[in-house]
Amino acid sequence: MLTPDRIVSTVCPFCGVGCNMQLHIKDNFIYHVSAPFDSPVNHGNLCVKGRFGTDFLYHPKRITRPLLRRKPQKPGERTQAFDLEEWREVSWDEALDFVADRLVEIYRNYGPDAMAVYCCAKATNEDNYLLQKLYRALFRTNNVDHCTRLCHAASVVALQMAIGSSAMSNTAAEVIENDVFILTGSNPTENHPIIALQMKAAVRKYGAKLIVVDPRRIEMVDYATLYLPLKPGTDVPVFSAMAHVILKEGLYNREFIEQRTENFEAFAASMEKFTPEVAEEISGVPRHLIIEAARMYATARNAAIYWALGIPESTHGTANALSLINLALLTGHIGRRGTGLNPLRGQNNVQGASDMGAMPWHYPGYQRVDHEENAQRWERLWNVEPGGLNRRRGLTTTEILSAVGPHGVRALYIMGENPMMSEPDLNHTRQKMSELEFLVAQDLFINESGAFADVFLPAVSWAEKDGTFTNTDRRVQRVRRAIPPRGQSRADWEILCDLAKRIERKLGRRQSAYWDYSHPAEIMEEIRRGVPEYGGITYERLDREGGLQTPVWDEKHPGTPYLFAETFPRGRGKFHPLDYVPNAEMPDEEYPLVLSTGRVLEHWHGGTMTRHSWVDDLYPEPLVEIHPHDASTLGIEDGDAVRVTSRRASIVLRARVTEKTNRGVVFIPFHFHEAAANLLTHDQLDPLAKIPEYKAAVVRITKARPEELAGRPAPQPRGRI
Ligand SMILES: Nc1nc2c(c(=O)[nH]1)N[C@H]1C(S)=C(S)[C@@H](COP(=O)(O)OP(=O)(O)OC[C@H]3O[C@@H](n4cnc5c(=O)[nH]c(N)nc54)[C@H](O)[C@@H]3O)O[C@H]1N2
Ligand SMILES: Nc1nc2c(c(=O)[nH]1)N[C@H]1C(S)=C(S)[C@@H](COP(=O)(O)OP(=O)(O)OC[C@H]3O[C@@H](n4cnc5c(=O)[nH]c(N)nc54)[C@H](O)[C@@H]3O)O[C@H]1N2
Ligand code: SF4
Ligand SMILES: [Mo]
Repeated sequence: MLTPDRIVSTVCPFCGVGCNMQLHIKDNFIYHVSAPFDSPVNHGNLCVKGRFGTDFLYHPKRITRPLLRRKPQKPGERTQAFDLEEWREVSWDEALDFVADRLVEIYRNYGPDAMAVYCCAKATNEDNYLLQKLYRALFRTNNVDHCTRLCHAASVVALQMAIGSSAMSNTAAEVIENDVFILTGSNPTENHPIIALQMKAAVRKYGAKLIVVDPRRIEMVDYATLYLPLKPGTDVPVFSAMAHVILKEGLYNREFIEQRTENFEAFAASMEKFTPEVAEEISGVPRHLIIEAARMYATARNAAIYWALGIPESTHGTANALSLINLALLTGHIGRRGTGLNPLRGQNNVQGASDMGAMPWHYPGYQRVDHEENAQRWERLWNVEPGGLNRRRGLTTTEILSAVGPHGVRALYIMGENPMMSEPDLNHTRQKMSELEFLVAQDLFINESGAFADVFLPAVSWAEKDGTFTNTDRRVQRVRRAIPPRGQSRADWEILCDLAKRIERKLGRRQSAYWDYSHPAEIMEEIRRGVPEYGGITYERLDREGGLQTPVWDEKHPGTPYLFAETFPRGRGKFHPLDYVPNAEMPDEEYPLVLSTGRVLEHWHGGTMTRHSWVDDLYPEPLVEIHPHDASTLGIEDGDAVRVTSRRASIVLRARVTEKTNRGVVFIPFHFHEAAANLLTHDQLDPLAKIPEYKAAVVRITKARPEELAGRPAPQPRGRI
């Protein structure tokens, strides 16, 4: 057994659970990852990615020197360069001067609307805070967004509309205090594995009843008392029919409704049409299951709802989320321990990046950009002249790409995102990326998006820098530098400070924002001055006390495990009347199957991290999951090569025949560039939240020739998850 030189405590860089991990280091090399048993988040557990998937930082393809494209790229003719031959290694000075020159030139010529930035939910709070500050204070634009738009945007909008706060209301571990909980649009076994363990304990050890509502037969169904297998996109009828039953049978919480809610009458009237019969007709869920689920949830002492992307990633995602919120308000299952509304957040720091204002409509702390007092506050904090900050709401990620062109966005800065894998309708994305006048990528690898860039700035991974991440239950935790940066790579915050100073000099403004931080702890000091919810967070406290759950109002405040005990941030909780709106694409003769896209346990989004890790071997190729009945109708057997075609494109991959997907629905993970699922998806958006409908595009499947899978590994046996 190796004796480590040191063991550094930090947080997992993958998912929003925010597991605590210990990096065991010998000769500055991380040779082992373990988990502390006393962590309130993961109690000694890690999933396969946390335990074995962090070796991506040592992959030979990682870029550790700044690069410039050899051949100048022109709008419309921009191409992808993965081959290092097409790049030139340069010094940091040359790279940053070039970036500052080009950005300032484009800003001078075309103004703030030509500028846009994608922040990064994998980077720290401090990194994200600085990047949005740079774009807002220097380039006077709110075209600032990140992958939250593609993720829980509709949950956030709905929660803001109904209660005025968008985070999880409870601590994840509180699930063991639920008597009943609903899990919908969420596959935690694969995507929030440690929360899944707690959910399983809630059922098996503490006797909770679980209701799963999902179009796939996910593993958690094995633990469920009730399983409602709905057709994709039919959540509003199912959950509204539950509300209908609760109303009709008088199972609602009169006292809670009177004291803490508004708009009940209008809501109740709109639920009349959603009889269980109507819901069965639309969703395919037998009516008796809807009635039983309604009774079980309403009559529980403590009940909670957990959801993930099956709810928001829809053209009616806001309505889907409202249908869940309505249920909590109707029964009063919110504002107590073991009750609540819990959108499980995805990326390790998506909650934090959102808190830090990496969004086009808000400054840090969800302070709206179009409110004059907020703008004035941030002008004072950032030393911007009065009236200097832009008061107009900026563009969202998907809108930024659509706006690329001579009359819109010309320069894009991408810190740690990969739209060329994660945006819908990738052929359209490709076209837009190619039309950019200038593109900067700041990442660990040249991913599918960075390959279009003019400049590549090598960032360090989470293990090579200090900072904080905020996990799904609002817990701000310390990320610690465990090893020195590889090569010349630098922390995002350091790169941004250097770049900002250069930009400021070139802009020649009289007043200037502060960029001379020597450590992320100083950035947190500035954050807590501007964001009241982070008011009591200091590095000293985090080191001493461990994670702190926001809001933490001042240095004496202990943090907030669950929200809304007394009131909602908007005052009364607001019921919303709802109507059923079908998905943008519905199956027909030509495209008879609904394609659902999502994730598998071993991989991460565009694959930039996990496909450069040992865990790639565990799930080495793209597969399309298809129900045995649909497979036999099409004459397809497990392992066959198939072509999946949507209205936009087609991809070839191997079929996995499994009862995990229900009839009529096929599932493809979007991690694989060889068969990118997002070539097939469409880019229609929820009108309020601007989130795409990743969970329902219609497709047809035909047999393909095995040669079309050339270069892919042989079929892998895989246990059931
Ligand atoms: N291994 C791994 N873990 C991850 C990630 C990863 O890439 N890999 N990504 C992280 C991120 S950023 C996020 S946001 C989370 C996402 O976590 P999840 O949302 O759990 O991830 P998905 O695989 O997209 O699964 C969505 C679920 O919604 C269901 N669903 C599809 N359509 C509908 C519908 O119309 N209605 C309902 N009710 N359900 C539907 C699907 O069947 C599936 O069970 O995972 C995080 N964790
Ligand atoms: N079809 C389909 N598409 C989807 C979804 C779906 O369910 N279906 N889900 C959507 C969702 S929920 C999300 S969240 C998005 C995710 O989409 P993206 O955020 O675009 O995808 P990632 O692959 O997570 O990209 C993260 C990048 O950050 C880099 N990185 C990691 N750490 C750091 C760091 O510290 N600093 C810097 N600078 N870079 C770093 C990684 O190398 C990687 O290139 O995808 C969306 N797209
Ligand atoms: S559950 Fe999430 S945070 Fe925990 S080890 Fe797995 S990926 Fe990391
Ligand atoms: Mo996400």
